Amino acid sequence: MRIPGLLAVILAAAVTAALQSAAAQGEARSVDIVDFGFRPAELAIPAGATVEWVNTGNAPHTATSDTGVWDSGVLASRAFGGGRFRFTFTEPGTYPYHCAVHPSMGGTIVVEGPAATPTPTATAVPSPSPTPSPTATPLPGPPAVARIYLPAVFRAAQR
Ligand SMILES: [Cu+2]
Repeated sequence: MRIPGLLAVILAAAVTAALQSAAAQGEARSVDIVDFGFRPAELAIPAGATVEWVNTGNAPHTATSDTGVWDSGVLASRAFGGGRFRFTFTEPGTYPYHCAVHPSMGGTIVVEGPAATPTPTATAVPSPSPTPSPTATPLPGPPAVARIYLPAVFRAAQR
């Protein structure tokens, strides 16, 4: 039969693509944060790779993008567990950053190559919520006026 063969080819391609994507995303490049600097200070990575900063120093530090692309927040010193922060770079470019605690500490991430295509993720498509069918609502009409024609005698008495 031809169809199972074709399916196998399609499946193999899908699995290969998924693995390649996972490989690119799983590529964590590490930057050690020391007292007082980033090692390496300049790091070149392919688009789609993840950088992990690890605080190995005795002081708290941050890895904070100069242009607001990312901010690790304060990463604990080694004595307090050594804070870690990860960021995935999808767009090629040069990304300078610094430590917010010690502004003299600076580094650069250089992202090379074509922009990484974001991994297609299953997105739940919201199903349209059932719209309540319009129901006929009786409009309030003018109040029924009962007109009772009374003989003149009674009309006079009502005044
Ligand atoms: Cu610092």
